[in-house]
Amino acid sequence: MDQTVNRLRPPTAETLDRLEAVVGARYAIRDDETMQPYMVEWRDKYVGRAAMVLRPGSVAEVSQILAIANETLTAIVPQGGNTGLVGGQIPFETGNEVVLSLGRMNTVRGIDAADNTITVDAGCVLEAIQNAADDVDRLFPLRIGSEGSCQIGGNISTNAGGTAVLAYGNTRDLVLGLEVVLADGRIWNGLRRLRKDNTGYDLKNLFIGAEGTLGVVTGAVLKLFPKPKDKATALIGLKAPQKALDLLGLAQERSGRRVTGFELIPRFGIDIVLKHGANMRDPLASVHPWYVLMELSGGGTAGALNDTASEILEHALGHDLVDDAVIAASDAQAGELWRMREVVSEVQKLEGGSIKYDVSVPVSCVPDFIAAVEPACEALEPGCRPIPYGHMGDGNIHCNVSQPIGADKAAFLGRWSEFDEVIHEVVARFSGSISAEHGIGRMKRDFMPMIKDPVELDLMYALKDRFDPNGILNPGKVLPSKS
Ligand code: 2HG
Ligand code: ZN
Repeated sequence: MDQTVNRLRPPTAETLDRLEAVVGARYAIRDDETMQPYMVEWRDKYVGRAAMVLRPGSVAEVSQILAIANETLTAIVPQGGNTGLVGGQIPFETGNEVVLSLGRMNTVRGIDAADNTITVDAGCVLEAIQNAADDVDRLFPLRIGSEGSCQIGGNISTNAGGTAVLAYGNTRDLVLGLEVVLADGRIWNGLRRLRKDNTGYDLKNLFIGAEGTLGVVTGAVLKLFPKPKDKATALIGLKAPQKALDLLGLAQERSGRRVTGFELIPRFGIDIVLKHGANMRDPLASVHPWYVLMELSGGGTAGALNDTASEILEHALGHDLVDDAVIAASDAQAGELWRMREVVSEVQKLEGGSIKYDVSVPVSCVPDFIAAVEPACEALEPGCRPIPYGHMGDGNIHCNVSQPIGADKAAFLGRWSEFDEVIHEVVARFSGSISAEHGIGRMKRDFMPMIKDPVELDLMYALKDRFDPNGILNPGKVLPSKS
């Protein structure tokens, strides 16, 4: 654990009573059973314990909670929808931390279609924000599989990525302003709606992706975009990732910046979706080694992009880039194709143990990266089943590896660090990142000294010390012990 954790104290009964008094008994959970959903992440990889779960209803309450925690040296673990994949939102096993769950703070504070902005509480579920934007004919483009339950505060704190990054950027690119409660309880109101603001350091970007270690995000101003009036969604079968890369180039060139989704899936991914997914059927007549889910969207005449997609795919068929494709004939069909993509992660859980990777390489290196990583996994654990899939359009591949059929799950998962070594070496060869969109949390914390320049790491520690001198904010996450 981090040095800073050692400065902390287990909360006394008096401290817990003081914290409870801030939110009221109804929103201060102390019994293990009711706390349980906050203690475990969805794959059961991290199971923690806490002294209490607090569910504040306002920024003022968050402020009072942090002031008390700072004074009493109580560790606080901020938590949104608990959909994170690196353990950042789960307390350690000590039982000495207090989880701060932001879910009750879920009001859309305002929406301005003329400015193309929406101002929200951190606990708003992503889907609710998408719907609020849709109601005023706008798009909030952050799109991730967990959008029905993840919260925007968590998305911001992890700088979440998702499937529309190639067109709209990461969460960081979608935030104009933030409201943050600092470790000492002070509230920074940075809820600006400005598109341009060159007045000194850009503090909001320090809190975005900091995973709650520098402050607790309680509100945000987000960018909205014109709602695309036209959309084409296609599932495409092809022989190899290199063909997918060539198709991406072609689609970008021929559609004029309208490629808003470009997801790569190997056949094994489709196989397990068909095996475990409810009401799924193979959309193409024959089996292909690789698939691309491509979406074009933008303004213009409804139906025009289907023509563009057809032209692109005809050209691609004629040049041996793709072998078969289907263009969704309705929104419902497009939704089904997207669902096939979105459930890959979920159904992988049903195939036994899986070792997860969230890596990125330059887009042009994706085919070579996959060609290198698959045999490296096979050499380490013969029969293991890699599923390198995901956001090819931005170079972010989830190079997850499922256990060999019939293998012992625990024994396979026991090899996680050996896989880390092998896969991270391949990532380094391509100057990639070992965390493209999920963050560092607890899972990747100890890699930080290996992947960060010492000067960069030193600056990170300096920021942590300055923003949170007592180390109460999500201790032991993101930064490892300095020793
Ligand atoms: C996705 O793209 C998510 O589906 C989850 O980022 C990836 O389960 C995973 O590893
Ligand atoms: Zn992803």
